[in-house]
Amino acid sequence: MKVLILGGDGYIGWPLSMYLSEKGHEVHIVDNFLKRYIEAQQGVECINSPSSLVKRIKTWNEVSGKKINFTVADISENPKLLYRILEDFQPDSIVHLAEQPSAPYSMLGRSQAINTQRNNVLGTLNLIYAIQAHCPEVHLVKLGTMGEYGQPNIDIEEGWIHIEHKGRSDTLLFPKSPGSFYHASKVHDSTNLEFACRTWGHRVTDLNQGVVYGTQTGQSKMHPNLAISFHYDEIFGTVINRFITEATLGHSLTVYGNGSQTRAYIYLEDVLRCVEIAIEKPADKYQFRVFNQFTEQLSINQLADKVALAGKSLDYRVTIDHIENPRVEKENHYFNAVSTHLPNLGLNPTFLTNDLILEMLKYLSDFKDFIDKSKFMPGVKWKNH
Ligand code: USQ
Repeated sequence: MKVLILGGDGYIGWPLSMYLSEKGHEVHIVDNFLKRYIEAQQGVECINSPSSLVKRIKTWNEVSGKKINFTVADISENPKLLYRILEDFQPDSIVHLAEQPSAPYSMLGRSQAINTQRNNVLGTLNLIYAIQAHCPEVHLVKLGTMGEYGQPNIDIEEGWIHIEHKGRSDTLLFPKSPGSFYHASKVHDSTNLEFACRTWGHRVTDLNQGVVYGTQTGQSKMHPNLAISFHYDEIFGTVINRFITEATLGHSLTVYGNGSQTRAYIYLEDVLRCVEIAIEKPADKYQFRVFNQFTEQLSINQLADKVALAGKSLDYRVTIDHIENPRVEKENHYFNAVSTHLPNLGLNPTFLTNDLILEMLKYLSDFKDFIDKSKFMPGVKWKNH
């Protein structure tokens, strides 16, 4: 299959590009390095200094004997180039990951909120038009987020909900209650994509993904130049990756608030498999298909306990600290999300086991000297505006 990966330089995009390339797909990456730009601007960096995209691809092509190609393009600013890429490459599937992924970045201030929504919403809208112009039959796999739903006091269905109201009924998009301007950008994308499916017959799978964790994949282990960008700062570091880094340095785990807030989680290697499943079994024309992409639901306290337990077996001194929650989010809330499509299509879930945490702790121990502990405490406050 010809697969176009938008955002192929990122935490998910790069391992996904290698994974699909190894499986024999013809992979073409597009990226504009926005994340690397924001890293430089915010003074945060990956722990493992990932190589440039050019070096990564060169190394991959040498080590694997396969061939990934790439184009540097900003899909939100340069629709003409995006149109040309689609016209020339004629992909069977497009995996769209080319979005600003950080909730805290989007809450820094007005210009960061606008950057996030401009990049994400306009990029996706340009993509919808480029598809309509040059490959209306293509299957678009779009990375959404579980955070689009928020924490409703009812079960979270998989994208759609059947509602009976005043004697009538309908199946509608599940109500959304995003927790940041970043999460809201994904809601706007979903609205636009569902409209394009309903109106123009596009075929889309929206992957409403939980919080991702992980350090390496089978392909990234093949050569040091293939390392996956790993963040632990409050801007780009997700909670499990942060806790593991904090434990490595003997810093207390930074639980926000009382730690009862529950989220859905997924291991990086499972993400790759989920995308593979989605592209192998595409959505139908006119179908806006939603998969809730996670494998388990845990509270922050449960995460902290698991990391502390694993750390102790390595003789790490792991303590847990409850700090003031910088976000506006529910604590002590109901959370139960449905996820049946991906397991039904063949996903074999990985869980956050002690062995998996130990593997990540061991990987990070090699980078101990590069951890900057001043990046652990959160500074971005949801209410400071
Ligand atoms: N949290 C802590 N301590 C920390 C960091 C986070 O207690 O040191 C808590 C937060 O308060 C929050 C939870 O952990 O309740 C998750 O925070 P996060 O920073 O790991 O994740 P989030 O900001 O929600 O965003 C991440 C990705 C985003 C993706 C989303 C999936 O950055 O791209 O869309 O996870 S989800 O959360 O399901 O919406």
